[in-house]
This record gives sequence, structure tokens and C-alpha cells, in this order.
Amino acid sequence: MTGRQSRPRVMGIVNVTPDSFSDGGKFIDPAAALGQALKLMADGADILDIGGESTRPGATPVAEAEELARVVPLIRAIRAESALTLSVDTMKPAVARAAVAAGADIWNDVTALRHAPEAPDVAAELGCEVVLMHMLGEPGTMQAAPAYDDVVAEVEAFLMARAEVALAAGVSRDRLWLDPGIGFGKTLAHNLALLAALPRFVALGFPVLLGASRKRFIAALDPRGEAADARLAGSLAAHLAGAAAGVAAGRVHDVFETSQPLKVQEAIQTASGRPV
Ligand code: HH2
Repeated sequence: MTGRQSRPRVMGIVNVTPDSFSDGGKFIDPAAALGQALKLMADGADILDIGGESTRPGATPVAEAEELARVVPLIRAIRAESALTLSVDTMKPAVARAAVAAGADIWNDVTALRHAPEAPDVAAELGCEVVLMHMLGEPGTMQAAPAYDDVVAEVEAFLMARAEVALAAGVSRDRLWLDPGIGFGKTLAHNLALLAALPRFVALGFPVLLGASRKRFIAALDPRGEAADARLAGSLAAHLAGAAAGVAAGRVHDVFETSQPLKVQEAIQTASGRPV
């Protein structure tokens, strides 16, 4: 997938975890997780991103068997109901492999295929789409004291280097996505610099995924957003900025609420007569 499209696709988040930062524990029960997936589909999701391990700062790593048990039956159950594009949010090649066998189309890897040495080869072998995300350090420590000389240049160089690794392993170019990793080892200033630089990331020629939904930087700008579920309006502002920059998809908790302003923005753009 390359090039500019009219409006970003909406990727709805389904976290089958006890500890995700905004919805941890809500959907750990398999029936609740499937219910949430079906709700997000009804709300207009173009893609669902299924995750069984939280990557929030300080999150505890999850054993492979536990992560498999959380995500694989859910992917199978959604696939039995729908042909919607499904993504698996995992850093473990074995989980990606089982998820693709169960019907997932995209491997969303917050470590950009760095978690295990075999990850690039597995991505090539699976033939699925792959999201390469930037993270500084590890989830446990990434927010300790993130520092860059030039955050935009460094994130861009990292993503292009990881794309090269994936390509060298045999992942086809039209299967790769890039994601600047909002909140993953970044201060408020770093997140804002990356959001402002989204057009530069889009210009790299790969589809860009943006994940700003309910993230902490919103509370840093408005303390009334201290609770994660009080950050919807700020999330929309960030995702509309992403749309204006030409990102291919937004990864969000609130699918209905995000797709509506994106449609309005697209309609205004169309009415303006300016090419998207
Ligand atoms: N953010 C989170 C998880 N996965 N994947 C991509 N590609 N981009 C992101 O920005 C991104 C991601 C964190 O959000 P969430 O899933 O809500 O929380 P948790 O990691 O605690 O499960």
C-alpha cells in the first residue's frame, strides 16, 4: 500500500490485557473481547488491532503461551464473522505466526522486528503486512529520561534502517508501514515534534500509522485529561492533524467518534477543490 488516499483508515484497538493503560482489564474475558471487536466493527472500523500484551510504560511482559491464549481464539472468532482486515499487536514472532494462521493480515510490531533475531525472516515468510514502529528503549524504562539530538531525524533514520532490514529479509516493499511511535520513549516536546513532522514521514513513501489515541501527552497539555478516558477530544485533534498530513491509518480506541470528524474533514477538503 503506498500513496496518498482520501482519508485515513480507522484501526480500532482491542486490548485483551489486564493492564493496558486506558482499557486494561475491560476485555480480558473472551466474550467481552469479541463483543468489543464487533462493536468497533459496527462503529465503522476499517481494521481491528488485537493485542495481548500491554506496552505501556512499566508494563509486565507476558509469557508467549498466555499471549497466544489471549489473541489467537479471538482472531479466529472475528475471522469466522467477518472479512475485515485484522492486525495483531505483538513483538513475538511465534504469536505473529499463530495470529496470521488464525486469519490476521497485519503484524503490528512496536519493536520494529527487533525483539527476536528471527523476526525479520518470520515477517518475510508470513507474507503479511508489517508495521514497523519506533520505540526508544524498552517499555519498562522508555519514559525514564528519553533524549534525542533531533527526534524527527533520529526516528526517521531508525524507521528507514528497520525497513532496510525487513526488505533485506525478503518482506516486500508494498507490505511495510511506518509508525513514529507516539509516547514510546518520548517527552511532550518529542511527541509534538513528531506530530508536526508527519508530512515528512508520509513523504518517505510508506503508509504511515499514527497512534495518538488517549495518550499521556494529551494530559500534559490539558490536566483535565488526567484520566485516559478523558482524552477523546485531544485524540481527535491529533488524528485530524494526521489526516491532514496524509497518514494511511489511525490506531484509536474510539472508532465512531474518530471516523465522524475524519469524514467531515474529508468532505470539506473535497468541497475546497484542492487535491487531497
Ligand atoms: N500504541 C500502543 C500499542 N501499540 N502500535 C502502534 N503501531 N502504534 C502505537 O502508537 C501503539 C501500538 C499503546 O496503546 P494501547 O494499546 O492502548 O495500550 P497498551 O500498550 O497499554 O495495551
